[in-house]
Amino acid sequence: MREIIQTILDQAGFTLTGFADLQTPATLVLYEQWLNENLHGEMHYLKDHLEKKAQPQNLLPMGRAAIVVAQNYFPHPRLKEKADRPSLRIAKYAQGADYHFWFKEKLEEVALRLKEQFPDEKFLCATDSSPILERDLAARAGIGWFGKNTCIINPQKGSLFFLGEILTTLKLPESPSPIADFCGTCSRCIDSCPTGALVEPRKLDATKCISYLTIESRQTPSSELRQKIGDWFFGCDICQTVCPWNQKAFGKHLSTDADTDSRERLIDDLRFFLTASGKQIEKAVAGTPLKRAGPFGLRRNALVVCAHHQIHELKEQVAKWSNDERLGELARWCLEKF
Ligand code: B12
Ligand code: SF4
Ligand code: SF4
Repeated sequence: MREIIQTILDQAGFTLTGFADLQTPATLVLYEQWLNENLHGEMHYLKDHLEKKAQPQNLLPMGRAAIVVAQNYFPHPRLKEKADRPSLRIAKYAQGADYHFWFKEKLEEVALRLKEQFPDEKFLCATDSSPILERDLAARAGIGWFGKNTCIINPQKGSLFFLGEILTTLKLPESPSPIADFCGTCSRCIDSCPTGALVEPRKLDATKCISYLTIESRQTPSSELRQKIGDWFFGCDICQTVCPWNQKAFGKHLSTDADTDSRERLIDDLRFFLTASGKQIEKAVAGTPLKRAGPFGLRRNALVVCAHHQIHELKEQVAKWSNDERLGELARWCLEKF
């Protein structure tokens, strides 16, 4: 059985694969503590997911195990023109089509092939949005260890990968023992985080994380944080690109910078987000992870980047937002910065 499953997984071309039993996550108590400290900010769904995350075997009737896979996103396997805005600093995972669709579809295709081989068994695919503590499952499946930046890191492949799972009623073989923690005395991720969001090793205050502030939050960032966001337009990669394990995996220093040579292109991109209607923005980012931030979030992010780069050329466009109920204060701050 293991051979049949492994052949199907290898043919699909995942970066890493492993198996884990479905049981209460070993780090559930840390998850609960994190929620109790309100480090999840406005992501209320994470609290709602607590009960389900405690019993992953209940997500699939008679669920017993999970096939856990990692899919590298650098270089991005599904580049998409709409997400290709080199003048804007966008996290690597978001520089292509939205993985919630293509990666999920890839998992579904694999599940179909497994169903052909094991017709009496059940399979359920998930990535990101399901109530599963994915990193815990991945660590138990031998994909990698919990880095001090909280990401799952593999000694050969680094951490620039998505995680996905196929829950199943199959009794799968045990995975090899979990990978040891190779962070050692390193603290580069903690030292490099611009906002101090990594408050302790393996503990992230999401309300300070640029990824949260530019994607998940539906507020404008505090004046202290907006300065620290700098020129990040969507997401953040710093705590991963400074990690020696990613530098080793990719054989080079990984840059996270936007293409600063094209100020004209930057102005054009920012002008678009400041002047387009909500519908036009939604259309422009459809099928990419940028959709998650919505028109409000993308306009907010454009204002922060405008202030950072001192885009005086867009003064008029920024001023148009200065009486807006939600963005007015940020737009006025941006004008002050000019
Ligand atoms: C909410 C969320 C976020 C939030 C909060 C992030 C966070 N660290 O929790 C925000 C919006 C900030 C975010 C950002 C990012 N995310 Co996110 N996110 C999620 C989501 C939906 C839930 C994560 C969660 O439950 N957090 C709760 C906290 C408590 O978990 P945690 O920080 O990982 O803490 C654990 C460890 O630190 C561990 N721990 C603590 N102490 C100790 C001590 C020891 C000894 C051990 C062993 C473990 C341990 O226990 C905790 C509980 O498991 C998952 C998908 C999923 N369903 O799981 C994706 C996910 C974690 N995100 C992912 C990605 C790619 C990102 C970004 C890289 C995107 C980007 N470039 O902007 C950044 C990375 C930022 C970072 N350093 O984590 C991937 C991670 C892949 C990987 N290699 O780890 C996931 C798995 C999505 C996916 N399916 O691919 N994300
Ligand atoms: S993603 Fe950026 S802001 Fe968030 S913890 Fe990592 S370095 Fe800090
Ligand atoms: S930068 Fe250093 S401390 Fe942080 S995750 Fe990588 S190895 Fe661990």
